[in-house]
Amino acid sequence: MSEQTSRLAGAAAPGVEANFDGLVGPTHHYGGHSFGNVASTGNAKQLANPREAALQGLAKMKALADLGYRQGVFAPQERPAVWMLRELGYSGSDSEIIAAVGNTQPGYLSAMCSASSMWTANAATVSPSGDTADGRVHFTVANLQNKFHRALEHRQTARTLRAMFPDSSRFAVHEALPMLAALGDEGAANHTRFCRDYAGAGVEFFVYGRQHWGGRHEPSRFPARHTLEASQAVARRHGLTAAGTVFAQQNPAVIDAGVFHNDVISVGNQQVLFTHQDAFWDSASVYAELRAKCGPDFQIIEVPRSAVSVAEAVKSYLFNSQLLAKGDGRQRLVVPEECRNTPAVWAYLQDLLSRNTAIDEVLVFDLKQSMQNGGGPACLRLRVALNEAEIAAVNPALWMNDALYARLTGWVQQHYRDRLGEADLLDPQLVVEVRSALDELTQILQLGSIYPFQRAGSDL
Ligand code: SUG
Repeated sequence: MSEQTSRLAGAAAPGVEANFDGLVGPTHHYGGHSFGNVASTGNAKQLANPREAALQGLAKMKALADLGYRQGVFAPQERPAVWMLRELGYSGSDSEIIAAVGNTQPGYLSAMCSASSMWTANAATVSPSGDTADGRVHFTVANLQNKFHRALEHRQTARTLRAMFPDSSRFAVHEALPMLAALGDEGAANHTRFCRDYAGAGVEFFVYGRQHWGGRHEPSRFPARHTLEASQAVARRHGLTAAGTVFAQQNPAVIDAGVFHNDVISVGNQQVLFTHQDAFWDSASVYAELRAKCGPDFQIIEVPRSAVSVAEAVKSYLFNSQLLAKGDGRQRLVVPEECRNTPAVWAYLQDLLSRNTAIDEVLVFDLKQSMQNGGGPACLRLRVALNEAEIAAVNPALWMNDALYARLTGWVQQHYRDRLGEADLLDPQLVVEVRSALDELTQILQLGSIYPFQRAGSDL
């Protein structure tokens, strides 16, 4: 057995992959803030339905919990971010500040109201304890510095993660990397982990859009949000080994075609990488390194551009799917409805199921509200591989079950609007509604006083 092969040997007690899905916040709307994300800019200023968005997300969480997966809930952030507007020099009452910004710069207010924290694949990069030097699960909060509305998220994300994973002897939550273009970090959307057993050692696959120092290949139309230097810093912080890491560059041409995160063009789980032919720069070298480090049973299912073009992948979000282990060695693919509505993609999936590959089932979900902002099934979840002791150390109020589903759907029905456009963000009542909803949510999810409006006078 080679060194690499033995690296992936199973741990004594089997682990699980838990998924923590972002609960869509009450200010979900279409702000058009993400240049390079064609769904976001293409749907700017459409009317959104926050209630439907939250219920669609909850329905996915409940369905996966019912299938036996460990499914958790990741709370939304406080928006409008009046606390940030105060930091930026606005003063007066909350409603005066909202009016001052909204009446002069409605796009600015919209950014301050974005519910973008729902895409928890961008919350952090997670290294399970089987991979790290100190045997703890490490999280580095993503700085999301490339987009103004997303750069607001990191401080709350750190607070929320600490309320979700409170035991610092098992979990280490690192603050975001410095907010510099050289260290652009988009979190787990550009990170996949291969393993045989979730509790054992794995190989962490970091995918970056550009190399800040000395890089040669960059997109020309849209920004590459994530740098190699950020991924290397995260790997160092988490205490990962060279044998347990692979760094790969995205193909700049696909970023220019709307692939703003790697999880829009590939997904991996256990010993399977499901990817488009055009996902990586120099894919032959990337595949060779992955095969060498993951061992002989590593499988790559590469979708040829002749079957699915990059444009069809971006439109359908075929690769923004969740690849979920079924326990019998096979995996199921959780895709958005847009895959069924894109003929080449649906035909490809039928063909895939008829072949004898690791993927033998496809589950389809309606996530249209999130999809219209460029967020598919995989964007909505943060994966955390956990062993049995770590599962017991997670805040128990977060696990999805019949009772929590009933409670949260009732909470959404009570507090969320069914239409929200840019003009509605000026409504002073919105901030009151949001805060009363979030106050109740912190009790349901037993998070403590994590939100700025609950923490007057303390560090925000
Ligand atoms: O960062 N959209 C998000 C979508 C994130 C998807 N996440 C993953 N691929 N993992 C983004 O571009 C749009 C918000 C707006 O325009 O209102 C937005 O932020």
